[in-house]
Amino acid sequence: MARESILGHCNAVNQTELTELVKDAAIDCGFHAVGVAEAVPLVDPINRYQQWLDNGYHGMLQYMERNVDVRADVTRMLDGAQSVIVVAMNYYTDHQHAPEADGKISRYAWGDDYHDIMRPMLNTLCERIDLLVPGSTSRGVVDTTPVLEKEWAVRAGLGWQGKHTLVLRRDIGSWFFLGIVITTAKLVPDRPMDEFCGTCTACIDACPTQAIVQPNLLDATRCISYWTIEVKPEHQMPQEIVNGLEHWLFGCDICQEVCPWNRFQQPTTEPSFQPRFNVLSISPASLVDLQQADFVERFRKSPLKRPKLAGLQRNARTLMGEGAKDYGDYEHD
Ligand code: B12
Ligand code: SF4
Ligand code: SF4
Repeated sequence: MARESILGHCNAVNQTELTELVKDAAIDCGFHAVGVAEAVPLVDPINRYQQWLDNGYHGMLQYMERNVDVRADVTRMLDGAQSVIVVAMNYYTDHQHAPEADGKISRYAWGDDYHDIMRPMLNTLCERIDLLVPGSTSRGVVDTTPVLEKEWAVRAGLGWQGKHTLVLRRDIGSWFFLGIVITTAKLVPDRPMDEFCGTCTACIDACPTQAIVQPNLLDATRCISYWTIEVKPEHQMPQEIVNGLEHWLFGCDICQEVCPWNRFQQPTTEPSFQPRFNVLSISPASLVDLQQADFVERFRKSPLKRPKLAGLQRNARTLMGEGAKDYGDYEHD
């Protein structure tokens, strides 16, 4: 009989042991790191989040304005939640953009869409927890729900929040996705990790559009990632963004590429994150005339589907010097 089904019927397992078994299960499911936080209401982070919204830093991401009360309290996502398990999934591969690449795709989007990869893995982890803690309920989420994933990752000791606002750790830097399992199982929480940004400001200094307005504070409306992935195709980029694009066609990795902790990156063990054909050397000109059927075929299962063909073409045209527009209301000051 498997160790966990024996434990499922054994009352003698203590909470520390159970927590270790759940963490082992997470690693078994294919995640690269795991931590646990207590499912308490978030007070300071939600005040800072609200301040961020009040400053208009979310721009056109209207979904960020909704469900703030749910973001403040994970028990609104799962009744009786006791613990938040946070997992990290490394997506770094040992490849680089081709030197001649004039349409760069950010690293996270080189392979298959992480939502599609991680959701079934999180579901498997929920099933494993169900075996370990009979009667418990668990819910796995990644990215698209009103959960402050980075805040939970910090609380779960998975890493610290860098000045670029992403979560990073000393062993694999920041090239990882976050996934969350909210569970009614009571587990032993981890302690937050010390932070190791120190006096470094490399990410702030390197950001070509000054999107990191102060350490740990990002104005999304100045971020290349926001403009090239999230903003609908009918909106043209402000000239300030266009001037800073530095060949980024989809997303942006500059603040991560300059981070000294990303020298310790390790290649992922997940084959689906290997770069698909041609993704390291896409030329914007090749996208301008791309037909919908070819787009669907070429970017099947890819995160590049998100902005749709029209969004990618807006980005391609902008890189080619067409379509920029100066917005009078761009400044937030
Ligand atoms: C909205 C969003 C975006 C927006 C806004 C980014 C942002 N920094 O919030 C845009 C479109 C710009 C974006 C871009 C990217 N994203 Co994104 N995004 C999200 C999403 C859906 C919500 C994040 C959120 O709630 N933001 C709101 C702001 C207010 O949160 P925050 O910056 O953490 O704010 C806190 C700090 O500012 C802090 N704070 C404020 N003042 C101070 C002062 C001090 C001293 C301190 C310590 C803290 C502090 O308090 C705030 C509240 O906790 C999450 C998934 C999720 N559900 O959480 C993914 C997520 C954050 N994105 C992710 C990724 C990979 C990216 C990109 C790298 C993709 C790319 N290559 O283009 C870029 C990175 C850009 C960057 N430098 O952040 C990953 C990050 C993984 C990681 N290792 O951290 C996530 C977690 C998705 C996932 N499941 O893996 N993203
Ligand atoms: S992703 Fe690019 S634009 Fe956004 S904060 Fe980082 S360096 Fe700046
Ligand atoms: S570049 Fe420097 S300041 Fe920015 S996250 Fe990395 S260590 Fe921290």
